[in-house]
Amino acid sequence: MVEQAIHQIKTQGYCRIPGVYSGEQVKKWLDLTRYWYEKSKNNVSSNLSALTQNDLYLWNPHYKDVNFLKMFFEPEILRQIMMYFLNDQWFKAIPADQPNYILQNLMGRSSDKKLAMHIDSFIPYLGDYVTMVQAAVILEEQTTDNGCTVVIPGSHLSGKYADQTSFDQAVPVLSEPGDLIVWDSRTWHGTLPNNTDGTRWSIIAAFSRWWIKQMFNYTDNLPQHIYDQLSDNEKAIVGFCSLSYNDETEGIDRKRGYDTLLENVEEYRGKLVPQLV
Ligand SMILES: O=C(O)CCC(=O)C(=O)O
Ligand SMILES: [Fe+2]
Repeated sequence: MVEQAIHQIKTQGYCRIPGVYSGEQVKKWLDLTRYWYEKSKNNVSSNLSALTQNDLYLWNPHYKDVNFLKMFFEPEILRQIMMYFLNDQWFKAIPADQPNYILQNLMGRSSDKKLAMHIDSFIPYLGDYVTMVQAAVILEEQTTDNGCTVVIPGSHLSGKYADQTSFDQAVPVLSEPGDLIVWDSRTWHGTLPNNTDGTRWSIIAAFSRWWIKQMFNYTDNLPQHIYDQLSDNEKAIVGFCSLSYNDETEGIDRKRGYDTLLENVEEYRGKLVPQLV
């Protein structure tokens, strides 16, 4: 199954992996999403990007509940896909069979208006080397009525930014609760408008190569109680093994091993510099 998913992402730019999560998991996470959305929706800056002004967003859910990270860390298939596309073979400080890619962003999202076609890889380019991959955990059915994701298959290899005139040719990605949708972030994608009264929540994470700046400063802000529930390789994915040093007296090589991970991150806020050996 993992080979098939990788093949589809390579050739089409995306894939749907059905039934990754149980009904019980989906129900729990949907309840959590609704709870945290209501609690935090009025605490969002008005400084929004053009793409994020129209819809429902739960920002940084992993600052609120560790489940929003674990849902991406636990499926073996997702780990293998991300390792395949995003691991850096020269990151020698972490064992080669462990992740060295990082979390780029994480959010809950439900559609309202149409979302314009776009890429999330920042730059369009040709080639086999992938820098960012996104995964959506589907919590509610997505249909052409309620604002499902749409994609242009193969557009990850166009070497171009998304062309808005392609919207009409975009393919709807229909999905069921418990599915995972995974795409190369170069793939042109958007969403249809939601013409129903309901929501269609999914939790979307982007993972990137370790050297790409993360959307928010996770390493200075992840609460200690969330950090404490992560394994070493999960802490590395959040970014704790690729921190920038303050200056050359502290260190040079940002590719850090698990031995540099701190126990108490809150104590070191703003200067996450482990004692060097
Ligand atoms: O909600 C979606 O289907 C897509 C949202 C999106 O474009 C993204 O998170 O990158
Ligand atoms: Fe996107």
